Amino acid sequence: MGEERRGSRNSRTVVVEMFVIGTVASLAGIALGSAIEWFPAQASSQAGPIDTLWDVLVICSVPIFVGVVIVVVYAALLFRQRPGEENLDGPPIHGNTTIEIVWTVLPALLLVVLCVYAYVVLLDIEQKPAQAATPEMKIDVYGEQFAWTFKYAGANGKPFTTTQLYLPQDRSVKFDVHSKDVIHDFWVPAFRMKIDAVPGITTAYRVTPTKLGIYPVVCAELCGLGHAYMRQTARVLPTDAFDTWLEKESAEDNPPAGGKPVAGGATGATGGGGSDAAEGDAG
Ligand SMILES: [Cu+2]
Repeated sequence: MGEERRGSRNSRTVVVEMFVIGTVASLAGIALGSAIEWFPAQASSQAGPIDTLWDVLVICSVPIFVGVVIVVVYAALLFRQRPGEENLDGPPIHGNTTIEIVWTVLPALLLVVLCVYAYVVLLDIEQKPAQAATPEMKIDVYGEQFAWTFKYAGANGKPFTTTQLYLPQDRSVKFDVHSKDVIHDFWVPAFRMKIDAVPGITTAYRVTPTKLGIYPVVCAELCGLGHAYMRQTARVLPTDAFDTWLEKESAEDNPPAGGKPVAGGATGATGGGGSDAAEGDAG
């Protein structure tokens, strides 16, 4: 009978075996998960805490995945139907209250702890930096099919709009995000933060760019046929280079009375939609 074969291995031995295999597989999985470079360079002060949160989630998820798979595989092997058992009933099994309490309480506790941790991280990175050596800068971001435009307050109170996102290093920037048509999502992966651009409302987040360089700006919400091409760049510059750029752009977009705005300068490199938006927004 099947019962004899099933009983041939002590159930305690099986549990120990599962536990050992599970531990080894979990450690291997965590090592693999930690070795993978999941994200681009950390280019903002928000990136570090988010990457740490990710690592914690990987470390917690791998043993759960391994545990579930091991139980499923062992159950399928140990309790499978043998030849000759086709017409037998399954054994009458009653619930096990202890196990049910354990597998309800443990995941619930884990979820609560991880949710609280994630919430604290989010609150923390969304805070306006306290040590305000330089005042926070505000940039209005406009999403439309299929380009981003950025409106700066400008130097000397001369606002201007551009399709190129320039940012000063080590200064907090608050993005007020708008949409002119459908839902988009403003995302610079190197900064880690992202938020939907929703018609009719203004959403916002802030980052403090910490690393000089050029990083992709991506739309992260399927917004139409050109969605995949809704990509531009964010350039993080040293403060003085940024100030120079800001003054130049402010001067260019605000010619003396009678002059015609020149849609040239900043709009060339990043692709479509730039000059139209620049004129529309500046007015
Ligand atoms: Cu999109």
